[in-house]
Amino acid sequence: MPAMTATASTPPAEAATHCPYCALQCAMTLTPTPQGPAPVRVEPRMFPTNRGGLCKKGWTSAELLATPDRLSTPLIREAGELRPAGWDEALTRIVAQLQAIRREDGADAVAVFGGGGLTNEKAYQLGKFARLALGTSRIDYNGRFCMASAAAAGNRAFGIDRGLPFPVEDLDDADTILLLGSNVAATMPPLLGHLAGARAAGGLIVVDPRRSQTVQLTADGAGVHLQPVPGSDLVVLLGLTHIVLAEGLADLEYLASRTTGSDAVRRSVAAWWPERVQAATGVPVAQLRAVARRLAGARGAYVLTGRGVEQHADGTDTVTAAINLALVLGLPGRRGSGYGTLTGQGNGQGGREHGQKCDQLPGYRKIADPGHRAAVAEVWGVDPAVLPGPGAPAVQLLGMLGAPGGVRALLVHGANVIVSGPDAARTRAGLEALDLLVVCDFVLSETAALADVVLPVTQWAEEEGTMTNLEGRVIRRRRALRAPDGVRSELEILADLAARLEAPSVWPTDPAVVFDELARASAGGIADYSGLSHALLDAQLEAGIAAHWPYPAGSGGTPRLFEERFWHADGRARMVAVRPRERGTDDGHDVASPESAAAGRPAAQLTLVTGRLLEHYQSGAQTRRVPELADAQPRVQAELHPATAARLGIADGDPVVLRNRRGAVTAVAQLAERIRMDTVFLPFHFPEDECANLLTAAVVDPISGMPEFKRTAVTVTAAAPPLVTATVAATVDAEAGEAGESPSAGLVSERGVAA
Ligand SMILES: Nc1nc2c(c(=O)[nH]1)N[C@H]1C(S)=C(S)[C@@H](COP(=O)(O)OP(=O)(O)OC[C@H]3O[C@@H](n4cnc5c(=O)[nH]c(N)nc54)[C@H](O)[C@@H]3O)O[C@H]1N2
Ligand SMILES: Nc1nc2c(c(=O)[nH]1)N[C@H]1C(S)=C(S)[C@@H](COP(=O)(O)OP(=O)(O)OC[C@H]3O[C@@H](n4cnc5c(=O)[nH]c(N)nc54)[C@H](O)[C@@H]3O)O[C@H]1N2
Ligand code: SF4
Ligand SMILES: [Mo]
Repeated sequence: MPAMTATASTPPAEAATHCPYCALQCAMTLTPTPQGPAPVRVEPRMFPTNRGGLCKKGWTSAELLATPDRLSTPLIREAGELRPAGWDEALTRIVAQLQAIRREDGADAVAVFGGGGLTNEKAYQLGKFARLALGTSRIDYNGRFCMASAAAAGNRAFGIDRGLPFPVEDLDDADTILLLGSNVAATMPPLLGHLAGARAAGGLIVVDPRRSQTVQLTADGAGVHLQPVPGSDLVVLLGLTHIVLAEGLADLEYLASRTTGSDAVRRSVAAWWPERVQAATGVPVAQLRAVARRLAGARGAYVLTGRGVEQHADGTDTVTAAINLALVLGLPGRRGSGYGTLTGQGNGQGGREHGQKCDQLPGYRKIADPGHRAAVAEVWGVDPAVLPGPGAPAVQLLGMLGAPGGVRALLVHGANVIVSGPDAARTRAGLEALDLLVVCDFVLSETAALADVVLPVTQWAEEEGTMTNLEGRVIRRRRALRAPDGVRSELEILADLAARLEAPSVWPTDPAVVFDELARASAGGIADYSGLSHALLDAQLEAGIAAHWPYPAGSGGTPRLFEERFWHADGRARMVAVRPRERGTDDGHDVASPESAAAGRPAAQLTLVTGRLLEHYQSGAQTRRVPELADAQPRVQAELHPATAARLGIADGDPVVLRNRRGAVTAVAQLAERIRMDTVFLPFHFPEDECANLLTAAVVDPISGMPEFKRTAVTVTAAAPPLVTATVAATVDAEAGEAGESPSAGLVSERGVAA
């Protein structure tokens, strides 16, 4: 198929493309159905990741294309209200304000927030736009909420960050898989097919404080569930590594020939004997020993991590501990074994390679490295001196909004930060303090609703491009439909803005041409795409060949990364000794350990864990607009253990309020024995007073900048029915709490104690 811009020319009769949502990038064929309920029919296609399967979200994905509230014209805020406007008026207003702000406060007063759902072409162009057209260092993206800790740990240990360093089908033959903090049964259902071998062999080991849907797959001898205190995975991993070394199960020859640093790791785990680990994590000694022996005795074993262990203030160190365990077992690089992290967003992998990260240039290059700057500047046709230096990671960036010397204008592409960022009240205050908020989206997300200018963009089925899936495999997104009148592709918007801002370099709008430039800019970098093009990817697809990066010109790609060597100069993996850190009590992060429970914390205080439901995607901006999904999960439910609920006087279906000093969330209690008694679970897919991130803190991992989404102290109380009253009360309390005092705080704990 000839290359074309998103909005031009006639689409084909059917398009072989991939799902718009998660990183599994299930393959689907779209056929236009002018008379149907959705404008295209979705049919799953055979592909190694999904093997002809789709989850509910994939099946219903086409419905959003024709959602009644699809944006089809720019919107401009006037007298407090958003009103329709023409493109020229909208872009003129944006450019005038950007120029004024830059003149007054410098280029860094303008910031950009990107997304891991953007195609490689858009992510690349956005990074280039920030550095060349805006001249700002301040660009970061929502992948900081997602893959940052795993990426930092992977780079530190292996010298490269590719989520799965092997094709996903390699998992099929493993008899043992240690899955830490991932609920794939809800978050990537077709991936379960690849875990079937381990299940059949009785070797699926899931580490999760909840009995999640994935944990339930370990029942009846199919595997093991380790149920640690939330946030104690680092200690579990130190304990497992201790046992492997102490029982003589380590692969010493591998450690000697393929790693550095194993002595320091050996010393650092020496003090984590099994009984001590049991006391700190709640995981029984017998289980720890059985798991360590099972991993060591496996024919093929994998260690995989997900957000449950990564979204913590010590996420990088926890992933490092998981990698260390894999290394002492000699797994990475051994055919049929390995370590990997399960990337989340559709282009969560490619989105973290091409320059949306604050310290990064295309090809996973470093913006602070003079050689890397020179290489990219040459492709862009500019003097390296014009490239700004490193900016600030997402949570810090959101903290600069509206602050003195901070950010006055923000451009958002592919994120709904008011729902998905930690400490939503802080994010809201920042967004409201901006002089200019510009949001590109295809629906009026909660963040777009706060914008000064909203620009309507194309959706997945209306555009050409590439995505890089969780295996580092570059795949084609293909256009099946003409975009509605009035909608533009982000490449067109960036090109128009760049021209108006008189930016240097060229700003093509054809995705195939942008990809060619990306390929050149990545040449010689770690994430090297220089041998790829849209045409080659299309031909490979026809031929059934996979394009895993690095893919230098003439190479044929790299499905398995570590068989020969790791990516550090000496070819070895670096083992880094990590240990649990002391945590402050400021945000009550240390509330849920067996010790603190015994020490008598307030009866109503629980650890909030947040995560996902099968039916909704991320901030819910997309899936809450799909009737079948919204009907299945219309509002937020708080998962509570029945014994905890009984103690707090809460019955199934009761309205409850979760509260801490940052805010309050109103939810419906859902009693389930699958959760620990000291823990409450909320999905983060809902907005306003149902938004889980009203409670989470803007506390980050010091290495990765990843926020601590998975461990927050809250009190849980029954809200006085009916729900309407409770909602109002919660809002009042939240406001009072922000002022430093919560009038009902006493009442809350009294009720908790009394119940
Ligand atoms: N349906 C659906 N699928 C999705 C998404 C979605 O929003 N909805 N989003 C996509 C994206 S971007 C991502 S990143 C992935 C995320 O995919 P997952 O990582 O599977 O998702 P989560 O639900 O965030 O977290 C997984 C599990 O971690 C557990 N957990 C919480 N705290 C801890 C802890 O301290 N230790 C351990 N061991 N486990 C803990 C939770 O109980 C939960 O069951 O999903 C992708 N797929
Ligand atoms: N409490 C808590 N919070 C979390 C998490 C958690 O587990 N717990 N998980 C975190 C994780 S892992 C992630 S990945 C983040 C994700 O959180 P968000 O950044 O909020 O992700 P989405 O809801 O996917 O938001 C994407 C927005 O961009 C729009 N969009 C989609 N494609 C495009 C495009 O091509 N261009 C443009 N301009 N817009 C587009 C969508 O309509 C939507 O409004 O949330 C994080 N927040
Ligand atoms: S598992 Fe992910 S990629 Fe596959 S259909 Fe579901 S949301 Fe889409
Ligand atoms: Mo994510």
